[in-house]
Amino acid sequence: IESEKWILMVTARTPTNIAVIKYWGKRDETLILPINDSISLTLDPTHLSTTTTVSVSPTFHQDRMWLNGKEISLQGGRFQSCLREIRARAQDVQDKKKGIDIKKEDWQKLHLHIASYNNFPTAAGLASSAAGLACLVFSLAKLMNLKEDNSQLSAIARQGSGSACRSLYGGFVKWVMGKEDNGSDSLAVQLADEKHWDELVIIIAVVSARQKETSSTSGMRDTVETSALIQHRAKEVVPKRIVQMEDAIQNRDFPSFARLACTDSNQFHAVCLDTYPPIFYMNDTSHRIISCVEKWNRAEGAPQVAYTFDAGPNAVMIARNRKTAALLLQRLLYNFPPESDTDLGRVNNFI
Ligand code: 2P0
Repeated sequence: IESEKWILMVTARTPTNIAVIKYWGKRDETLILPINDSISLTLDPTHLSTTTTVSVSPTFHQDRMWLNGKEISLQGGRFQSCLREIRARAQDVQDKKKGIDIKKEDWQKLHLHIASYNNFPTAAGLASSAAGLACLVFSLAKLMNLKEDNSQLSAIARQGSGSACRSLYGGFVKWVMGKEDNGSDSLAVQLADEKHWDELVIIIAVVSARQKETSSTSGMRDTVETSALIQHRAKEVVPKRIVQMEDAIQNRDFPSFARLACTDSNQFHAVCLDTYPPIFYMNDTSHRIISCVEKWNRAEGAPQVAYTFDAGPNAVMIARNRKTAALLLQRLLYNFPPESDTDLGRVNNFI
């Protein structure tokens, strides 16, 4: 293969996912095994997604990767774990027309070039690593002709970033924490596909697009080491909520869904506050958004909108239908007037 000049490419697009029952805390840092199950919603790929092109050619002399056009290092253990797992499962690839004939064992010496783009702010608490690692694993699996299904691929993506395993499926997804020490049963399963509850509308209020101060990885490590509340959450609270959330999703029961999502987000931020030194991901604007939604839900007598916040101040709101989403936008505009005409234009387009 050395003498031939060819290039083989695969491009994939993967949306990010938003947890409604949160993952926070690991029992194994290297394999990325969580201390509780989590449940998420995968977004529509047009908005918050990563597009990755992976390519292989005998003319490449080292593995290289570019993120949003800038070259990044591939030395990290997590990327190398994913690559090792994928290479170990790689199959023969042939394309007679292009004169390509790659044998399984060739993948060990062939090098890769990878270009990845996020269409949203990277590392601002909008789960960029989830979309990124899921897309990387999926596109490499296609390039190398892996036979594994998405659930098995999710266990590889998990080793790149925990939440990434949930982006291998659309719709509602559960990351089963698993029991095995080797992580073989810590993987994602689809609870319901994207058509199951398609009247829900997700609105993301970007409170700040700045990179977060405490990374999720170090934040959750500190929580597991210092919080007295985290074990109670992982062992007593989450297992019950997982069952209730699965029921709420199956029955499209919005009031239960909203109550569970909001209380779980609030408890995740409570264990962050219970960490020493404390971690603050939400800011005053985040708190004002919570008050605004809670006040509205109470006035209506039943929840109209759920909110959830990840490792950053940005609000993810889930409205029960399109009409409620339009009313929510009006309320947000009234309470948080846009600073520029461009922002207002975007909102008007939606309404
Ligand atoms: C989640 N988050 O369930 C939770 C809620 C943030 C808050 O998963 O160390 O980037 O790579 O496994 O996946 C963020 O954590 O952390 C996260 P690693 P990850 O979505």
